[in-house]
Amino acid sequence: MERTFVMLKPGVLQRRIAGEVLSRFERKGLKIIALKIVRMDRAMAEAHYAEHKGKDFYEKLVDYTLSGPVVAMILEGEDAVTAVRRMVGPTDVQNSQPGTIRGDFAYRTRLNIVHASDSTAGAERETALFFKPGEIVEWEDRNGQWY
Ligand code: FUP
Repeated sequence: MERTFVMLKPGVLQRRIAGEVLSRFERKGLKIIALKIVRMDRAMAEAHYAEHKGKDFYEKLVDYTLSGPVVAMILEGEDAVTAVRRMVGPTDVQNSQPGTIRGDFAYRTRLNIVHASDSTAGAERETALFFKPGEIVEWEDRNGQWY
């Protein structure tokens, strides 16, 4: 089964909508196999967003990422990377339709509230940055047939 990494950005805990966002992934049938609150440090934020270093929005992006704790998780499901990206919506909130997480909760691209891996390789890299192997819990899916 495919896994993806999701991070709820600092605005989510600040706005008390972590449950609402998490609930969407659960309702869809994705399986939470790791979950924690993390206060990232600068090195971690810079590693996470290394591909954007030098871009005009980079400094603000890192500052926002460090502005409060984030909620990090690993979700498992069929085609989880694509399924979660579809639920999250496009990066630019102007293009995020209502019904997507960004479309429903985010007004500004810089504060687009959620990060989700864009590939399985990305998911592995980001998972390694946030989680130790022992923090991932593989549980038996007794309800799988309902999703
Ligand atoms: P995504 O994979 O959808 O999170 O998008 P990117 O990796 O391209 O961008 C990472 C973050 O940079 C976005 F979530 C928000 C921020 N960003 C901006 O602030 N302005 C931009 O023009 C593009 C991205």
